Amino acid sequence: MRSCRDLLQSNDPEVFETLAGEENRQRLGVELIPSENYTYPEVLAVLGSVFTNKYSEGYPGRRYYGGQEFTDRVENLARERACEVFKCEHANVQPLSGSPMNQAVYLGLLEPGDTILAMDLSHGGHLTHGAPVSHMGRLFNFVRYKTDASEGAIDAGEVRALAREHKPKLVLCGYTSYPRDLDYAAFKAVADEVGAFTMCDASHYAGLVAGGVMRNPFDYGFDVVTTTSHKSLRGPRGGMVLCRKDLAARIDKSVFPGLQGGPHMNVIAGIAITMGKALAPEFRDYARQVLLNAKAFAAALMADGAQLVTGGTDNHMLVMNTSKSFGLDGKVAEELLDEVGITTNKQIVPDDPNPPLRPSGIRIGTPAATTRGMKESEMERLAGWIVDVLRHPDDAGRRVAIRREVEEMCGRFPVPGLE
Ligand code: DSN
Repeated sequence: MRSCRDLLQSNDPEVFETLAGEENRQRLGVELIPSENYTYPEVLAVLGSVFTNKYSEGYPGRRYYGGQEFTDRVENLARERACEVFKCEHANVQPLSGSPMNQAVYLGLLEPGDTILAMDLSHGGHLTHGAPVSHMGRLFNFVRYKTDASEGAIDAGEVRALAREHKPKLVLCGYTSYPRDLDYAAFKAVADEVGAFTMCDASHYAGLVAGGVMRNPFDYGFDVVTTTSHKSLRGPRGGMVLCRKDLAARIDKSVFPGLQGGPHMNVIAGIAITMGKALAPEFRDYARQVLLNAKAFAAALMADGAQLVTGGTDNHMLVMNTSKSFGLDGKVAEELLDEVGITTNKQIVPDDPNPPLRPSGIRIGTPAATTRGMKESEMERLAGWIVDVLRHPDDAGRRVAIRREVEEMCGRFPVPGLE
């Protein structure tokens, strides 16, 4: 029998060519965008499976369509395993991705116009944490805390002062560009003082929480934790809302029918697999190595004169100020590194004088490289290449030589699913 891949190649060579090109790009280059990863081959298998054919509006045991024996079973597996991984009472695994996941929480727990205290996008928060360009920024009254001007770290005193002044209904922490763990006890104390819900968007580092190398917000009494399933967790592109049992009905109703229609059952099957993997002892080793790699990367870059926001990392991510380190904005740095097969992303840094499409820094993350089996010595080589490329932006020949070295190294670390 011909494989699905062979069918694609002969029936739609144009699309096949894009797939083959992307496979090659992933195989030959190093992925350092902190929010990306290589998912498990088993997840790739269910994403392209017949689960994608099924409509399953509702929840296990309470669906609006027939034929749900196996979808119910797989969604229950995903929910039960997620609760075990994150030590929580309820999991909704239906959010289609990160943005609807956060929107479902706001709309389920609050009324439009209510105040939410969250991290400013320009200091590391996410679009859905109330950026004025996001619809959530129009629907709710976001008050945004920033990081401390000298260190680039979150200032618990400012969070408390803003909470006392604005009396939010929800205190939100979590980030997309911040290299430190969070003081959940301080956020919880502030929220309790003003009678607010506590929510953490742990999307970026949930894999490190699952692997026991970063703090778990539920250990500090948080009400809700949201996470995407594809970043440090290595799963399919989906989202989860994790919460206390007494909030479960409000959250579930908000996800469906409030915000979404039919869940993507192929993704939910992938989340079930991902949560099963996160419960295995090997996942703790993976999480530990992601962290060790990030620390080794940070140390090597700083030893070579690079300036990192907060001067290091406690998680999987580094934020480098390329303007201060090398006199190059983040867009130029990203493009130069792309040329040598090292993929990063341009990134605004706290109090950035430059606009988002030409910001002052880049983000670097270790989850994907660690999935390929790279360790501290590879991180040190990568840091050396990055500094070499950014110190010599006019030296195209140097980039050609470094690209060859990057490809040679990548050849020794296969991408899961592309061996
Ligand atoms: N796009 C994600 C990130 O890169 O952090 C967040 O949604």
